Amino acid sequence: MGANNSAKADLDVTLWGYRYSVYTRIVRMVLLHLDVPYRAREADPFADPPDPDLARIAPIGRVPVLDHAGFTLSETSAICRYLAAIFPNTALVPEAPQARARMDQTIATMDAHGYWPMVRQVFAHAVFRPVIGAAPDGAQITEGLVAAVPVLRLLNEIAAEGRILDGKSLCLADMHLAPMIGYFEMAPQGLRALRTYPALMAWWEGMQRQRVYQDTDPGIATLASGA
Ligand SMILES: N[C@@H](CCC(=O)N[C@@H](CS)C(=O)NCC(=O)O)C(=O)O
Repeated sequence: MGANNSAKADLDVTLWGYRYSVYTRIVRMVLLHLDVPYRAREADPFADPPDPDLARIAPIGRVPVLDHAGFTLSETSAICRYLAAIFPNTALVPEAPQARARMDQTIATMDAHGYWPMVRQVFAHAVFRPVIGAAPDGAQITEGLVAAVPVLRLLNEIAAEGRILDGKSLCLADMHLAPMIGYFEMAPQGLRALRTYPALMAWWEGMQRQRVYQDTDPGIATLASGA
């Protein structure tokens, strides 16, 4: 259960998620930021055979899934918008149309073009697979680094423009981006690439100091050190 808040303590919120999932972490960050207490239901979407409980609640077998008093919702951006609507927080969804458009653009870009190369190719093959003793595929890392370039360039332009991604005032774009960049930069090749984008790097330095980021650390570094 998250931090207690008397106005929200009777809420019936369950988050189905997987510890190492970036998408689950995005929703955990939003719940923490909004100070919403919730139950965490751990479910590994990669389990073989599949978790039958997850198969029942997740329409396409992916996490996260939010259950709010029987109202179940999948797709991270829909979940975050829903949470921001029922627990209004103007900063999380900027009112200015251009800032809001940049937020939506950032989220859509990460979902369509950032997640796969940065997380499933670079992070998965350069960091996660070696840690769990699975064989990495170097071609996936190379391909992911190439595909990440236009995404990083766009994110750098958005950060430099200054409407969102300042590393201080958090909107849903910061929440969406941080777990993915956090995994990408755990790969030395990813960090080297990130460092060539100064505005994005400045955002990243500010973001890493945010409590919602620090307090939702899934613990990959600990796993990697064997501690
Ligand atoms: N579009 C979904 C993507 C969620 C997603 O891909 N989650 C990953 C974990 S980070 C997952 O469940 N993967 C299982 C799989 O690929 O089979 C969302 O925005 O929530």
